[in-house]
Amino acid sequence: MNFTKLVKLAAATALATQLAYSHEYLTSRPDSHAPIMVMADHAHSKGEWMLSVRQMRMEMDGMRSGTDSLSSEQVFAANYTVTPTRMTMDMTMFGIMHAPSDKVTLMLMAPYIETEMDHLIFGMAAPLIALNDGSRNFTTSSSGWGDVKISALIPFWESENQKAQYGIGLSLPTGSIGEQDLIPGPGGRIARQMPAPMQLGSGTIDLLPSITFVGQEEGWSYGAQASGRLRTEDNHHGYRLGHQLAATGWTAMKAGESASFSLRANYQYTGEMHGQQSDIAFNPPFAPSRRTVTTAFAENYGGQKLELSAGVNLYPKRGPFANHRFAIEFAIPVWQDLNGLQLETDYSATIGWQKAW
Ligand SMILES: [Cu+2]
Repeated sequence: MNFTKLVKLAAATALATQLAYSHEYLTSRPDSHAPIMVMADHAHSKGEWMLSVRQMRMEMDGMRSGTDSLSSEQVFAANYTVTPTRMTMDMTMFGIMHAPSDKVTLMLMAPYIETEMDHLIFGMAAPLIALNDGSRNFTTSSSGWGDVKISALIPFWESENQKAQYGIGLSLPTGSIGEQDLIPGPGGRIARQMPAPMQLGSGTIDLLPSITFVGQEEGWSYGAQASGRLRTEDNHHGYRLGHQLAATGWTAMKAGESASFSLRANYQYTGEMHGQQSDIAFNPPFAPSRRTVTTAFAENYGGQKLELSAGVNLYPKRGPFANHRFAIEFAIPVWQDLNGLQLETDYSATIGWQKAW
C-alpha cells in the first residue's frame, strides 16, 4: 500500500467515524420509517410527496370468550343459532403524503377491503332454516372501499438523534354499512344485512389522535406511538363501534445501508359497541329462546390484545429500485381478552411499498 492510498484510507475512515457519531437523525436509513403496520410514524420536509401501497391480511379462526378458546358447541350452548368459525380480511391501503411546509405533513389513506366469514348453524336449527342441501355451513363476503382517513402530522420536538410528532386526523364514513349477502334464516336463504365485522366502514366520523417518538443510534433505532380512534356519533344503523386506543413500541437493527430488522409489541384496547344492530340482533321467530348470531349483539364486541411482530424494511440505494422502500411485517397475538363471544385473531401480515419525491 503506497502513501497516497494510506492517506485516502485514513480520510475515509475519519469521515465514516464522523458520520457514525454525528448523531443526526438520518432519513436515508431503512429504519427511519417505523415497521410497516405503524401509520403516521413520520413527517416529510417541505415540498416532498410520498405515495404508498400496503397489502394487509388478518386471519381469524375459532371462537373465544375472555382469554379462553371456545368450540362451536359451546357457542350453541350459550343460545346462539349461528356461530362464525373463521374470517379473513384483506385490505389494500393506498396512501399519499405531502408536506406543504416543514411544520406539517398532510396524509390521506384510502382502503379497499375484502372480507369473508364462514359460519356453522346449530344442528337442531339447520332444518328449520331450510338449507336444502342439508349443509350446516355458509359463507358470506363483502368488498369495496372503506373509510377514508385524512390527517395532519405535526413535528413538535427534536434533539440531535430523536424527534417527536403528534397527529390529528379524521376517519370519514365513506365505507358502506349496508352490505348484504345471502344468509339462511326464516324464509330461506335471502339477502340480509350483515353484521358490523363484515361492513366496509364504521358509519361514523371518528377522530384519530396520535403521538409518536423515534430515536436513532449508530446501528439501531427505536420508537413508540400512542394512538386512538374516537367515535363521535351513532351511525344510521343505530350503533357505533367501540373507541380504540393503542400503544406500540419497537426497535430495529440496521443490516447494512439498505436493510433493517424490527421487533415490535402492540397493545390494543377496543371498547364495547354502543347501541344495537337492531335489524339483525333478535331472537328468530322459529326458535324464540335462541339468538341469531354472535356478531349481531353488542355485548360480543370489544376487548384487548397484545401482539408481537417481526418486520423487515428495505431501502435500496442502487439498482432499478433505488430509493423505493419495501417492507413486510408479521404479527401474532400473544394475549387476547375478548368481551362476550368473538372470533380470535390468528395472525396479521402487511407488505408495503413507499416512494417519496
Ligand atoms: Cu411518508
